[in-house]
Amino acid sequence: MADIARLSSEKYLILDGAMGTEITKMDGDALARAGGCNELLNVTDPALITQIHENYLAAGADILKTNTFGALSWVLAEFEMAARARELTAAGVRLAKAVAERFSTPDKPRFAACSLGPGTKLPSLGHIDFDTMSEGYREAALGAIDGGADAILLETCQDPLQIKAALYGIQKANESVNHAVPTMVSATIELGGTMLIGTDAATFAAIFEPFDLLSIGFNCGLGPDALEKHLRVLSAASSKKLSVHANAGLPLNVGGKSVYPMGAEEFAAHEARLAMISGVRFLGGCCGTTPKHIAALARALRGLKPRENPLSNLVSNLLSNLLSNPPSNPPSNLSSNSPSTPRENLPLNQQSNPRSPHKKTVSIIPAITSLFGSKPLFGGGALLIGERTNATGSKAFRELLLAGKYDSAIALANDQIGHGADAIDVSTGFAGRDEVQDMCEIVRRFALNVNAPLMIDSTKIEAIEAGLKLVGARAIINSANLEEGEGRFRRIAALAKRFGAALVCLAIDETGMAKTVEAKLEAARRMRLLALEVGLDESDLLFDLLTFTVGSGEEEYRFAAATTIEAIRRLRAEFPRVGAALGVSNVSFGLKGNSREIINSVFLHHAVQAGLTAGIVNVKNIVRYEDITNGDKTVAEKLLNGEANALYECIAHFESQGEKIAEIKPSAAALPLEEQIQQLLIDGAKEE
Ligand code: THG
Repeated sequence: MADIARLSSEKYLILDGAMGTEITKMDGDALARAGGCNELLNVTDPALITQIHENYLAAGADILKTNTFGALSWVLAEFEMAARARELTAAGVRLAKAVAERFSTPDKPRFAACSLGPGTKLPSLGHIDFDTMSEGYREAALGAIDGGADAILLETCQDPLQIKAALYGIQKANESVNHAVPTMVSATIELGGTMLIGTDAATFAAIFEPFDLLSIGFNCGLGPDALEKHLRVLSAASSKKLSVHANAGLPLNVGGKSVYPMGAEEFAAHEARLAMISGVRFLGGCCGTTPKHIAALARALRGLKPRENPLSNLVSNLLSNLLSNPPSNPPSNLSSNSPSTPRENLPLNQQSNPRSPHKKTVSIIPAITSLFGSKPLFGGGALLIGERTNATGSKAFRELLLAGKYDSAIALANDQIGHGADAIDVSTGFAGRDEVQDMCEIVRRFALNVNAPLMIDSTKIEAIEAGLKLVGARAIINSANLEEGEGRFRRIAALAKRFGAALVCLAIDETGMAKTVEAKLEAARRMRLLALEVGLDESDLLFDLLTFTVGSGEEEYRFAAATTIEAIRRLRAEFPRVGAALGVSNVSFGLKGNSREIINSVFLHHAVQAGLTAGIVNVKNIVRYEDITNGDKTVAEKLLNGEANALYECIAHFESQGEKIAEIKPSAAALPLEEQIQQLLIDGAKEE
């Protein structure tokens, strides 16, 4: 049997054009007879749908999109047919499949891709919850499988969270019947250059890179001319095959009706240009396109050869290299870790807001310049993760939770970003509070109002899952470990796989927190293998080798910081594609405020030198290494190196400096009233 995945590796496959306008063109009353429900025509007027499919195959299409775009329970509910999603999907797929089989020849096999739209609700805006949505897609996917679909095409996607919900629903459907329908994901880019929810092409690529997809791409919204630059971004940022089925130009309003102006030849010429972008394999039409457009496209593509996506080569080369000869003595410093990993520079955040000066593209192993431009900042290349939205680690955040001032917490996170944080840690676990509920309240708000990746920090699987169900962007799970055995680690790793999240793995095993370099590495090795078994990639993993405080004076922990740094060095040498994370502030627990800032900053500096890729810190209290006085540096370094009596020297040194004057922060109250209000609006701090 012909295989859509294999064929698309060898040549272009042509998708058909618009369905809705063809229905009206063929039979002006058909839709009215079906009460306005396109999908009902699959059972009331199958001959009409069949005829449209035949016209597209006659025009040269390889893949039919089925008449099932709105076959989702909450859309069908508008026609009082919520329970018919599976039936109407299956009926639509059967029609297309039957025509495709009739037209198939050994040289030109034809396919049916089950089209599923975004429905009418956006989960990121709270119109529908993740579970209801994924259940709807599960039902429709079962219909697609019943009907024998060659692929499922999620098209016209507006919200990355909708896609994640859909992919989970499809996965569940596949698992329940022991089948694997390949899935294509196609988003709509609006005139402003982003998806409706604010996600740009590079971010879209990053969010879906971890998923196993037949293709990603764009449809609707724009014409093939305006889509070109976005498709080029996608091509540069994704390792996947690309699809594009554009509108016939931007619609004109003619007497209250949308008219798509681009003629068949012009449309085909533009799409043929898109075909030259590396990775592009699927081309076709959306609104306003007709069999004429598809016939012109088929002619325009004749004789053209697809270009390989360089990233997809990179991925397969890397994989085969790793499998055949694991790196023995690879470079361990960060700066040499340039474009060897295909995911580098991929943004983890959902929204790209051009007005935000703090928009950053970040990755697990960030490239120095992409993060900070030419300005060397504290992290010196590591991702800085703001720790102030942690219920146990921040009194200010805890008090906001206790007072139910969830909106005001947005300002706390944005303040960290204003001070250089690249991502935000969110932890709502606190005795006497409902952690899951607090996590939902916070993440729901942060997902839309905090323009940085979110790290969901919890020891409770339910809290992690609840958080992930609200994040359209690429999230980071903090964390999994082996304390309660491999089963629990696997469950959390499986969540990371399901949501396409990165995963922080703590060096804790069944005997507790790893103390020696070897124990830390051994825990990391075990977790790495388990994570790979679950289907995660090395570039999805961040190992936190943990540190005890050097501030307790206990002899046992004198070398805690030095041990951690050595372990980081060895980890990055052994596995250069994994990341290393660290709760930096832990190293100075028990010490006084002003000394902690210096010790944490010096520790962060040395950890980054050793290969740390992400530091959880209070960004506001990190001082650039270059800005620390030699006297402070020396004292801190002695302590961090575990030199005898360094602790007493350190305490005495910083005590002699006295307590630091209150933290200098830009006080909102100093601004004119209008600017204060502006800032509060931007921060979403309703209560204030
Ligand atoms: N590894 C990973 N995740 C982590 C940690 C880690 N998450 C939690 C924690 N450790 C990192 N976060 C913090 C947050 C706050 C503080 C330290 C680490 C902190 N807070 C002040 C204190 O306790 O003295 C309180 C400040 C206040 O209340 O305003 O030090 O190791 N993966």
